[in-house]
Amino acid sequence: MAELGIDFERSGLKYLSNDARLRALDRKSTKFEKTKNEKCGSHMWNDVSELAALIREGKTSWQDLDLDDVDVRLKWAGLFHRRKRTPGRFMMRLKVPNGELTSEQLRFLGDCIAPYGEDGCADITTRANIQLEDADRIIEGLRQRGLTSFMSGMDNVRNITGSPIAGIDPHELVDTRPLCHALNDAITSQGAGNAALTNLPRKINIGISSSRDDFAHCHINDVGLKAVRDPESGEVGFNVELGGYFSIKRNVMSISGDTFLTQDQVVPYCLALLEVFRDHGARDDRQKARLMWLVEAMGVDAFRAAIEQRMGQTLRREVHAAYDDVWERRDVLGIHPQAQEGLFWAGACVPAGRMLASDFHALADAADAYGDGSVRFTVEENVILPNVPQERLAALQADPLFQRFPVHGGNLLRGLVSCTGAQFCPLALVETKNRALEVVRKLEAELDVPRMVRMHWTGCPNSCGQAQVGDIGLMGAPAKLDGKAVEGVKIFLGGKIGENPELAKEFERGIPVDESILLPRLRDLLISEFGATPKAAPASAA
Ligand code: SRM
Ligand code: SF4
Repeated sequence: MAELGIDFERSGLKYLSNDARLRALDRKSTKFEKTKNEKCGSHMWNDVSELAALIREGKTSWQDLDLDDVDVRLKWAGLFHRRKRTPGRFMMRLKVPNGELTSEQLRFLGDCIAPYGEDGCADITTRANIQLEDADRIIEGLRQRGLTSFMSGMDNVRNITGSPIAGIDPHELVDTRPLCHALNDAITSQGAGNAALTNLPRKINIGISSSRDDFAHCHINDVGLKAVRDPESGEVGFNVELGGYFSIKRNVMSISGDTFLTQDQVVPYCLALLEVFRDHGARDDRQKARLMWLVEAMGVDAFRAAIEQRMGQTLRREVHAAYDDVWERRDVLGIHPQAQEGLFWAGACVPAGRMLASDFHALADAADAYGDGSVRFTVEENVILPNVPQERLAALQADPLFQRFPVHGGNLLRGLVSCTGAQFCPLALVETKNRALEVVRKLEAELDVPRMVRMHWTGCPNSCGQAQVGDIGLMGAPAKLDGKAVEGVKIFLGGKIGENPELAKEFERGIPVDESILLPRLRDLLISEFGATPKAAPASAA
């Protein structure tokens, strides 16, 4: 590569196949490929601590650093520069496989946020993960506690989602936690960063589901592994689904990968798949670089064959479970008996997934006091406290934390999911979390809603808040009011999750977010589509 003026060791080309290298170096390749070719983001795994120390000592400032290091490559270390909203400040995204944390890890995260006062907060993400708003100097602390922020952004595998009630669910076929951890460790080299799998053409989402509920949302993951019992052998393994994703240009549910994996094939299969994606995925158009495009280009059979070749073994074809009943996806919020006699889990609603430093400490204390010192996050941005003995349930429900994070919240609050939105996100077209909470508060005051309605807010068409998953989806979009451009939303309707998922379809566009317009629109929809009724007006005093 020297003749091309490329420093091979420094670039992100080292592990790519010859063909993939040529495509990455092609003049038609994207500016992100050029940035990676100049210097791979993996260098930030070493550079980040040194840079942070120099900045703290006043020897340099973020303005003096290479622009691509600050705005692009630091994402390999999980640090996202907020140049547009808060220049010089970063958001840090972690990896929390299967969404599980201990009270010690929670306290550490609370301690990291606390110095930032009112500016410090963290969000439970739509990948059951944690994203710290305004934090640095925590990478070593994370590592000491078995966590990492490395490989959480840009062209890497995102947080691996599993079942939030893994190991305690009376209906699960398999505990997803060991698989999520083993896979995360293999992909990230135990959190230290894995140069061989860090230069993918685009991000990859992997979800592992344990039951017919599909709590990991396999249908919207690039790779979805759905637990299933092979009706012939009785063995529990996974049917593979491929290619589900959302983006500005295309939103698509996954298709069958026509593959059945035994549990011990999961890690080697995913590693081989990532290598196939790395070496064959498109690098000339980021809008056509997600896994679905490669699967479509190769065809499902050839894609499986390419993985088999790397694994050196033939894989079985997908199996068909013989269910003759209809399975209603369960709501994990509330109090539920576990598979273990005498123990319960408490599912608490974290409004819009936002947590302050004090919430992390209170949650850690609650996990120690009522449960076994662990918690799980859900892709709906809520929290589960497992292993609570029956005699502690009353005290748990009376705890002030669970007044703020209700175990039995309202039917709109419980179903609320929101992306980061304009408060912090540079791509946002509208504010989401705060607005979504205000809208829910007002609608719950006005209406009796007979069942949970899953309302998903997303600040732009990237759909991090998964508008297409909600019963009602709201997506930041342009609108006009009295002929003037104003903040607005598109409304989506009809998303289904669980055994037979469907994506919500666009119902209306150009709706101004002004409360005088949006609130009545949503009120009407809740009444006409979801059986809501206006609350009786309080009787006036005689
Ligand atoms: Fe996302 C980019 C936040 C889940 C699709 N996403 C972003 C960025 C990094 C904006 C940017 O590029 O600067 C956002 C940072 C916000 C901030 O500053 O706080 C951002 N995404 C999030 C989170 C935090 C939303 C949330 O509040 O939960 C979620 C973090 C998950 C995690 O823990 O890793 C998050 N993003 C998603 C999801 C949902 C999911 O994974 O199920 C999607 C849609 C599903 C998908 O990817 O197929 C999603 N985010 C995107 C995209 C569009 C990807 C594409 O192929 O085009 C972008 C933009 C991009 O990558 O070019 C994006
Ligand atoms: Fe930001 Fe858009 Fe993602 Fe919301 S959907 S977090 S606004 S990129």
